[in-house]
Amino acid sequence: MSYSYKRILTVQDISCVGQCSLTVALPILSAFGCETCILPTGILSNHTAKDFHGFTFQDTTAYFPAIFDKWKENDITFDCVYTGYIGNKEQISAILEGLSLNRGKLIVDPAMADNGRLYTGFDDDFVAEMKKLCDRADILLPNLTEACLLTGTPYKETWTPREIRALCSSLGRSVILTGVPCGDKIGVAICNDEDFTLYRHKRIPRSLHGTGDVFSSVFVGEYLRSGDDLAAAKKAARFVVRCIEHTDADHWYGAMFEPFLRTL
Ligand code: PXL
Repeated sequence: MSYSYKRILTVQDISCVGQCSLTVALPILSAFGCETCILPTGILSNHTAKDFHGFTFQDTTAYFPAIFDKWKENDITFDCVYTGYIGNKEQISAILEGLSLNRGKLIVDPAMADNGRLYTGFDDDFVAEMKKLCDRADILLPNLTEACLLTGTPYKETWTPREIRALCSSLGRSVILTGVPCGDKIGVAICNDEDFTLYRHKRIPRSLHGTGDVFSSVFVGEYLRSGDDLAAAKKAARFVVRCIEHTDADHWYGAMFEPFLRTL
């Protein structure tokens, strides 16, 4: 193998329809040449956004202990664990327990809220439990709403760079913060031990589901390839912009990212 072949475990749901979670992470991480193992946190008919008329959810928590035991028995380890949408707070403690396995870096996308509001089905108890998972992460990938919820900061629309930096610092680790309003642009803040960068890019006046998952998956793939969080965040932001720009106007439930996989 001429490059470093990485084995990732990604922990998120299977939304059978909706272009989010595993149906996004699997193709994107595979396109980066990573072996992508999965732990499905649930099986949903479709994602939980209001555009669909309801959804079904099959909880998979009960399977976790046996799966973790088998992995232990077979000495299965990962270069990286990347978590996304988790169905309920009980699952988070089960995942925290299971992740005592040799797991390399832990990258957490808290995937629980957007536009100032929690997703359907989540409450303050869930946020408190998610905070425990975030506290174990090496890199956190929240959007602005999630960062506010995790730190008890009131959500608002206008921020100074100084406030954004303080918000990232209060999360206490390497943070890639998405959806930062910057006038007529939108920004990604990249904050680690050494640096703080606010990368501003084109704002497209269209909000599509699953773009957070597209961003996180591209970030993880590029970060594992290069080890450079700034380069990975920029690449992920540009990729998301491109996908949104090329998504048909009547395609309402997700972003058409597939035609661009070969550019990764
Ligand atoms: O893209 C985030 C996400 C993932 N999975 C499910 C969701 C959402 C956002 O609403 O509902 C099931």
